[in-house]
Amino acid sequence: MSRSFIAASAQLGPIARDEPRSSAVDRMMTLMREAHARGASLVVFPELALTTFFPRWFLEPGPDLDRWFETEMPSPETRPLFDLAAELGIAFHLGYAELTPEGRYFNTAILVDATGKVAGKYRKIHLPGHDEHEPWRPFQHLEKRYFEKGDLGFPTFEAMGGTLGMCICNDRRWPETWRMLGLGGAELVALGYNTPLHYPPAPEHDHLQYFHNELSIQAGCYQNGLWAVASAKAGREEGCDLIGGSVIVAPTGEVLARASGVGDEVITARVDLDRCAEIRKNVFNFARHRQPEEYGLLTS
Ligand code: ING
Repeated sequence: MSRSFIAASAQLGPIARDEPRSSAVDRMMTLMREAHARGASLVVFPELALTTFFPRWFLEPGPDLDRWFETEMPSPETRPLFDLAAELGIAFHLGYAELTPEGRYFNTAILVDATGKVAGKYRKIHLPGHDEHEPWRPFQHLEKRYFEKGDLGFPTFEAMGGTLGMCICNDRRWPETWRMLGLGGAELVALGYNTPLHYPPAPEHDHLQYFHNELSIQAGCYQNGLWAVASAKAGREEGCDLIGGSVIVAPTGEVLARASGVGDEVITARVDLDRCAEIRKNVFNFARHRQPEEYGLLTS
């Protein structure tokens, strides 16, 4: 029986600073219904999908910062999304800011199965940006200040009849992310991102942001023989332009679907997990061809 299904990337346009979580959830429910109408059995929402991208501001510790975090998941505001998923029988990926009962802060993503149960969790490992206020920047990128490095490694989970993994935004730029997930047997990687068009340390690269997004994901997919469903939070959010460019990429590296705008948008493609074997049994047959004893520098 082929392990084939329709996957959807649900791109979100801007979320305003004062937009309540219930509004973001309503928008995601609309996108989930659209994905379901197109036959999707998995829908991937962006990174930090419940609120505006708050690391663009310098915030003091305390309520001004904690207000952006979830202390439970599902929460009263997100419960309707979980309930709709169970009603429609659709699995989903959701990125959010996690404040644990022990008081630890993570940039987190979960995989929720078609019954509405959390089947997997990942906490972002590659935190970009800086950790002190840098007023020279038109906007801050203070993930290193607000989040701890993820402490769950690069786990993979049984779902959708196969093995799935997750990563978050900047993680996708690092080949180690994809290799760890590939070595963990992932056949599909779900990821969300908030990527500003302008990169203050190197503005000469601004015009390359869409290219680097696809380059990173296509390489990750091809070199590990796996699928990716990547969803942007896009558009001009609180004066900061975020790229769109949500994509669904095959194990061959081919882009099968791409978002066309920078607003709320569903893109879909048929994913056949059995197609991973075309790559993983041949050109990137790790057992046959990979030479880890030569790669000591990678982890020293
Ligand atoms: N955002 C950006 C990303 O990695 C960034 C940060 C942008 C880093 C451009 C380097 C270049 O896509 C997040 N949230 O990681």
